[in-house]
Amino acid sequence: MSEPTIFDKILAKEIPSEAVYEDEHVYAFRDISPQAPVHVLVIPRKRMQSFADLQHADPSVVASFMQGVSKAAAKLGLEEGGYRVVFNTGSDALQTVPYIHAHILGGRKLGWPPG
Ligand code: DGP
Repeated sequence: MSEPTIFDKILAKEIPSEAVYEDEHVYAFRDISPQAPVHVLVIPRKRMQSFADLQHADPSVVASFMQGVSKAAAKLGLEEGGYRVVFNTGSDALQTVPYIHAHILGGRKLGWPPG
């Protein structure tokens, strides 16, 4: 795979981040540029480039990633009020970091549709 992304460096602790949840499959940390009162990114420990790669992944990897997103949201206390999970995928969706990541957004009423 290509050179390490910023999220590889965050996972390796070469760049600091504020962890909110982690397990053997995922790492969840606060977004540096929050778009809602709660804005967290969840990445799998095994790198893939984008959501588009999930179709080729081992289903157990996909399941543990998705479960990690749900667990992170629960740990953040978002279950009662609700939250949004976003996967920006590719250039039209403005994906800027080529390491698959789920955005968890919550803590306020969110608009729809997104821009
Ligand atoms: P996306 O556009 O979906 O690729 O979102 C990438 C997100 O990553 C964006 O919301 C800002 C966040 N981000 C970029 N660099 C850093 C960083 O160094 N630390 C943290 N915590 N978040 C970052």
